[in-house]
Amino acid sequence: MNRIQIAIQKSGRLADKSLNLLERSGLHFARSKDKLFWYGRNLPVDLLLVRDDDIPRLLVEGVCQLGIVGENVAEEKLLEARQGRPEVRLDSLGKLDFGHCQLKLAVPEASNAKSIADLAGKRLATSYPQLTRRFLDENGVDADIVMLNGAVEIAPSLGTADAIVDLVSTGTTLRANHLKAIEPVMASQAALYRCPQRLDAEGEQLLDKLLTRIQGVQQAAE
Ligand code: PRT
Ligand code: ZN
Repeated sequence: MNRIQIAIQKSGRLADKSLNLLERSGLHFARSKDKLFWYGRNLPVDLLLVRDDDIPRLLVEGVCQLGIVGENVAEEKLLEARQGRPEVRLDSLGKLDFGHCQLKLAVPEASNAKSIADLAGKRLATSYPQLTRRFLDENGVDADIVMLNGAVEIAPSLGTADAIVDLVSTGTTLRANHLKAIEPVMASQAALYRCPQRLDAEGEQLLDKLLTRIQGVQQAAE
C-alpha cells in the first residue's frame, strides 16, 4: 500500500501542539533537523512540515492525506480555490481544541463605527480577503478590501484602511495599536482535515486507525 502523508505547520503557533498530538497518538518519526519530511518509523505514516497556508492545497490535491491547520486558513483557502473550481472540497475530521482565536472586525478606538454596516464604502485591511468578502456579502455591505500579508493592525494608523479584519486571541495586539473589536467574523481553532480522495481499502483502514487513536488522546485530555 501507499504510505500516508500528514501535513503540519513547520514552525509557528500550531507546530508544537500538532506534532505533540501525533506523537501521543503513537506515531514515531525519524526526525531530521532541517528537512521538510520526517519518515514514519513504526507505521507507514510520514510527516510533511510546511507553512500552514500550504496545507489546504496539499490536501485538496491529494499530496497529503491528513493535515492539521487552523479553520480560518482552511476556510480561506477553500473559498479561494472554489473560485476557479466550485467542486473543490476539504473534509474536516474534527476540531482539536488548540490554536483558538477569533477573526474580528476592529476599528480605531476613536471611531464611531458600531457594526459592519457603518463601514459601507470604506477600506478594510486583512490577510483573509475571502472570509472578509463573505462576511460583507452576508451582511449586504459593500466595502473595499485591502489585502495585506502582515502588519494588518498598523494599516489604520498608516491611513491605508479604515478598519481591519484580523485574528485576535488575547486582544493585546489590538490594544497596543489603539484598535477595538466591534464584530466577530469567525471563531477558529486547529482542526484535522483529510483529502477528499478515497484511498485504497488498506489506506482507509489506516486512516480510521489513526483517527481513533487521535480521538482517544483527545478524550484522555478532557
Ligand atoms: O509560517 P506560517 O505561514 O506557517 O505561519 P503564520 O505566521 O501564517 O501563522 P501563525 O503561526 O502565526 O498562526 C497559525 C495559526 O494559529 C493561525 O492561522 C490561527 O489559526 C492560529 N492562531 C491562534 C493565531 C492566533 N491565535 C493569533 N493570535 N494566529 C495569529 N495570531 C496573531 C494575530 O494575527 C495578531 O497579529 O496574533 C496577534 C493577535 O494576538 P493577541 O493575543 O495580541 O490578540
Ligand atoms: Zn501562514
